[in-house]
Amino acid sequence: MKITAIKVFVNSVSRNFVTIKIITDEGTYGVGDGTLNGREIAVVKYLEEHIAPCLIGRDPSQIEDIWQYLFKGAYWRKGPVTMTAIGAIDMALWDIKGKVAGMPVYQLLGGKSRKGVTAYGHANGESIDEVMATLGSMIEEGYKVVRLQSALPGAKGTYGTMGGKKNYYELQSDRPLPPELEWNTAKYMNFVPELFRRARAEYGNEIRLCHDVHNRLTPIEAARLGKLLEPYDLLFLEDMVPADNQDTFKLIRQHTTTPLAIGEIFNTVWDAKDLIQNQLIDYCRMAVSHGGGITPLRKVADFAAMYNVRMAPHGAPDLSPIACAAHIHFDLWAPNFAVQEFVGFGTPAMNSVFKFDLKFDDGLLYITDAPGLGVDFDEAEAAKYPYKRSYLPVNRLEDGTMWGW
Ligand code: KDG
Ligand code: MG
Repeated sequence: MKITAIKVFVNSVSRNFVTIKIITDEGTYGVGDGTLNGREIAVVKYLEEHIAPCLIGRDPSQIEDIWQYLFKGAYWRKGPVTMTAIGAIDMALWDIKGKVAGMPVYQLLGGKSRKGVTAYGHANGESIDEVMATLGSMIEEGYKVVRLQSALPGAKGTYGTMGGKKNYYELQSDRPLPPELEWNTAKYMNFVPELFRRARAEYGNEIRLCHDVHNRLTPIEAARLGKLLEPYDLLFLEDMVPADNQDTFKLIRQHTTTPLAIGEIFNTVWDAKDLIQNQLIDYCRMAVSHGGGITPLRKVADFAAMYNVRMAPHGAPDLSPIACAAHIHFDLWAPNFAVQEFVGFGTPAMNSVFKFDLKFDDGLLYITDAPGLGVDFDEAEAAKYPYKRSYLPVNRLEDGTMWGW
């Protein structure tokens, strides 16, 4: 079998997604997700100009060799654009291998380690009351783990919310430039414990809760937040500080027993190596797309397992149903899988473009045993939704200082 073409699509169905199809001379094709939120076209060009020409004529069954070829062969290793492009190729190759074998990808990885995949959903709101109402309905829907995010009263928008305008993850293409939000750490630190106090008071201790700080604290502030939230027994606190300097987590770890999660922007195991090896985190959030594919993610999982770190892959709305499917196969297999971020079944338009048989029952996600990844991409439907430039927001402190969003 040989690769005859690699097609790259960028469409805005509900939001922008970069999708690839690897076509073979035997008619079998594989699909992959190369979406890099706000930088989609960089990945499209990388795939079209720098990857596709090198893969035509190669044997798609050689997944490992192709991965090494793209990673080592670029000379310019790592980085989100390169690794997302490699991730898309890798997913599509696993899809082809599964289709050829007549097996779902989780079987190729080693088979199921569990009957279904525990999912966590988002309860976002403009006020604590709104978040509590959403949390209540999610518990009724069957969620066992929920992430809570509330806007700060009086702020222009906080992570997970957009100040009453559009949801943060919707297409922002009506704004020519990144939306600008405001951040105030002191107000946040005073506010967020109340969010979790209310959740425990109203819904008890059984529901597992988590929260995403989105890289907005300093290490000592992060240590304090971890302590403040200890009474509310979080499953994890995510991205308290950026991990550019992995040593930073030593300070946080010395001060709090709240479990820590990080990794959605990591591109290779090297971003997580010290965090894992020194047991400075509890959950690794690397994704099949931004982390370079299923091939490296399974190695990260095995490495993490040696240090009792569990996998909790990123699953925000900017990861397409193809990445979602790839994660579910990975999660079914990974012995040290913990929880999968899951934002629902998408809009009707998305479901006309991405065909994917997924079920959610009593907190667990299930996929069918279709060969490969079990997700298809309808090119003709996708063409109805042309790409629209859209940025993630940026954040400033109230005095105008640029901050992390
Ligand atoms: O594109 C960025 C989003 O995927 C990110 O902000 C979502 O932090 C996120 C999460 O945990 O889902
Ligand atoms: Mg996050």
